[in-house]
Amino acid sequence: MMSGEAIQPKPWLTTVLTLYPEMFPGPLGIALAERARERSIWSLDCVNIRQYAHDKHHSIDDEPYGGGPGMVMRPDVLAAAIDSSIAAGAHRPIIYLTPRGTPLTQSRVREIASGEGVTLICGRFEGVDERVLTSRDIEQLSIGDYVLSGGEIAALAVIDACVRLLPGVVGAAESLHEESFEQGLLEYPHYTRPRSFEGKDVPAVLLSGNHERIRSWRRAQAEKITRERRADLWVDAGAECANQRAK
Ligand code: 9D3
Repeated sequence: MMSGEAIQPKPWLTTVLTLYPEMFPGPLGIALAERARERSIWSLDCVNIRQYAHDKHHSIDDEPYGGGPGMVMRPDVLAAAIDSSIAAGAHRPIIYLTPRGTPLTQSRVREIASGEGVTLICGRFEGVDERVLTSRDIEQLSIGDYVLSGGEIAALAVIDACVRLLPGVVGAAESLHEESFEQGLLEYPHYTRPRSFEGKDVPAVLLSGNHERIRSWRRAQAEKITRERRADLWVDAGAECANQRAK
């Protein structure tokens, strides 16, 4: 290689198994994520699970053993889709998106983004046959306690959260700023021009030019908002804040 020539690292690889490939790239086909994909920072490979249906009716789901509402995705069809999608020698987690999964966190997002990529399985129906999940090393993740129609929007959320952490996607200044907010506090409120809007003035401290006072005002606002909106975060962050002040 010529000296000075930029090295091109391997793209971060995403494979999505879905019955609705037309939902991809969807919102990942614009703005930040799209530009990163054009620059080969990441790539998207969509697999239609229906391709792996093998009986004469191309069936992918069936009634649950034991009875009950809804349909269940067949393990043989999904297993065939998984096994032909995972490249030999690939070191990528396989994740099934399900409301029964472990809640996704920013720290898991950081781990996933730091690897070679991810394979995401989107369910439809009531769920998938349990045996396919245990026979392969499949992690189960949820994106929160509310009900979606399927795993596709959750898969888009996982990819979006990871892609913006890949080197070169978000500017250095912005990602540094973000790190300072990964201390478990919600962010302080923002203001821009005009100075007066609908009779409300920008807080005077932000116009003072006193950076020490601005920092401590923002910190106090962040703590207040976290306490009010996210008692769950405050339990951990509040103790940390008290420690910081004691130092
Ligand atoms: C009454 C049983 N339902 C569970 C709450 C069944 C069910 C509802 C919705 C099964 C699957 C779904 C579709 N949802 C997802 O595939 C999903 C999801 C979600 O609904 N919420 C949060 N995270 C996720 S990840 C995948």
